[in-house]
Amino acid sequence: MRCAAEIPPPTPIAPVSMGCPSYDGFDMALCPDSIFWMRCAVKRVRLFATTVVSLLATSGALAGSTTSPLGAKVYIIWPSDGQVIPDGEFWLRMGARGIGVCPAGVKMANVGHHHVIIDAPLPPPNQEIPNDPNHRHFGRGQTEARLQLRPGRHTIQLLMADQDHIPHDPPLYSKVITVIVP
Ligand SMILES: [Cu+2]
Repeated sequence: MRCAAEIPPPTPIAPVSMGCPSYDGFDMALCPDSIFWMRCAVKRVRLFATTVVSLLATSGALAGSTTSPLGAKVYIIWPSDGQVIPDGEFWLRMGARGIGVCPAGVKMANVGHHHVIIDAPLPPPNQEIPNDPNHRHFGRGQTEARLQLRPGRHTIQLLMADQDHIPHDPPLYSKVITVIVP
């Protein structure tokens, strides 16, 4: 099973300092304490507000917060569009480029797991992908899976999601293909 970030994780963001050594070039040594503390208080309030906003933006409560690596792609290797599948049973082969494939629950940067959407549109991008016959999860990190479809025309599309089954931002999905079971 492959489980590797193909892209090194981004440099961690430096923690926000709540200290007040200076204020935008303001030379505190030359000024009365009252002015320094007033300006320092303003800076602390600003830092606090910025920290709260960034924590809200990255909290799990706000979905779709896992960033997809720039240039990453998800695609169906097999079957091809328009493929006729005589008995309706086949191996779906799932491709990913620029992003690693890991089991669900693995917290690493630049990884995800595959989902196949059968005869359905893309689900909302900022919510957990449903788990039903139209939305199949490959949470063990599979890159191929045996599928069985009833006679008829079927659409198939891949959608990658993060460790919590929520699509990345921006979402990574394949083209829709149609397969025909006679
Ligand atoms: Cu999933």
